[in-house]
Amino acid sequence: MFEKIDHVGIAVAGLDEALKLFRDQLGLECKGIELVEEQKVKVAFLPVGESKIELLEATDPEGPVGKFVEKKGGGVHHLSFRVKNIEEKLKQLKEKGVALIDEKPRYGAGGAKIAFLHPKSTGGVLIEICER
Ligand code: CMX
Repeated sequence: MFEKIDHVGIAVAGLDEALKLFRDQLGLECKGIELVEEQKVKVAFLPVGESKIELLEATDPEGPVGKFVEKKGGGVHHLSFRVKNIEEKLKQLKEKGVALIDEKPRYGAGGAKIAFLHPKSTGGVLIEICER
């Protein structure tokens, strides 16, 4: 069971420029910026109700966000669903035939345990599941 949409990840060419839109024009509050070296990104969190927008700037053009921005110029990158027990959820999804990018959780921004499902088996939408 998914508890809620934890966040929507949006890939951007640069955080400074993106914050001019999301913070200064749209009026969201930026609650922090964090470097997530393992994922080759720098992220900014902007809460919206019980969920968040996660702006993602690549720190390496060969990383997942770097490649995405190079190809598409940015945009909605992934949806993240919050779960209570990520290991159990990964096991269930695998049994149901969903292709996993991560068989085991990794650590993402804010110390969350995260794992990605492959967009080829989720209708072209990159889905992350996360446990906090
Ligand atoms: N959403 C949907 N499709 C995507 C995608 C995304 N975010 N990123 C890549 N793809 C698609 C590409 O469009 C491409 O499709 P086609 O084959 O139809 O052209 C295909 O995936 C392969 O793209 P690629 O550029 O060659 O990239 P890779 O195969 O090397 O990697 C993926 C794709 C999804 C496996 C990789 O990006 C990945 O492992 N992602 C999970 C990790 C991640 O995204 N981390 C960043 C966020 C971290 C965080 O939130 O903390």
